[in-house]
Amino acid sequence: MKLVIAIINYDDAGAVTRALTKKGFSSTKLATTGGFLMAGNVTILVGVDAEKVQTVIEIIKGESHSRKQMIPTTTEMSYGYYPSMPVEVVVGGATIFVVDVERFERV
Ligand code: 2BA
Repeated sequence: MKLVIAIINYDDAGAVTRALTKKGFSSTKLATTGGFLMAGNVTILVGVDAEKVQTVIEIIKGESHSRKQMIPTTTEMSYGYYPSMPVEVVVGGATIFVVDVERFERV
């Protein structure tokens, strides 16, 4: 068994979990925060048999969209910090990890 861990945009989370449920996959949604932007995102956990991992990835891929985000930057000068041009960052579609599950039980 494998655990698919997918970090996605908050706005795509509903569509992703609905699509997974429709195809018969159980999932859990966690509210998370990206370390770079310090903005909210969503992490979805899906436990599946190894042969179904690709199907799960395709479903997540189909419902996750990349977005451009502007972030403010500051420049350090000898007399302190002062604001400079904002920088554009492309976030997502989805960041996906697949890990082995040593043991899975429902008790
Ligand atoms: P954040 O850490 O908030 O990153 C948001 C976006 O900022 C990233 O989009 C990337 O385009 C950019 N970015 C991140 N770190 C950067 C850096 N050190 N320098 C320049 N730009 C940087 P994505 O790559 O699509 O990542 C979206 C979210 O997925 C991330 O949010 C983070 O929560 C998660 N993530 C991405 N890679 C990860 C990893 N290797 N391990 C754990 N979480 C990861």
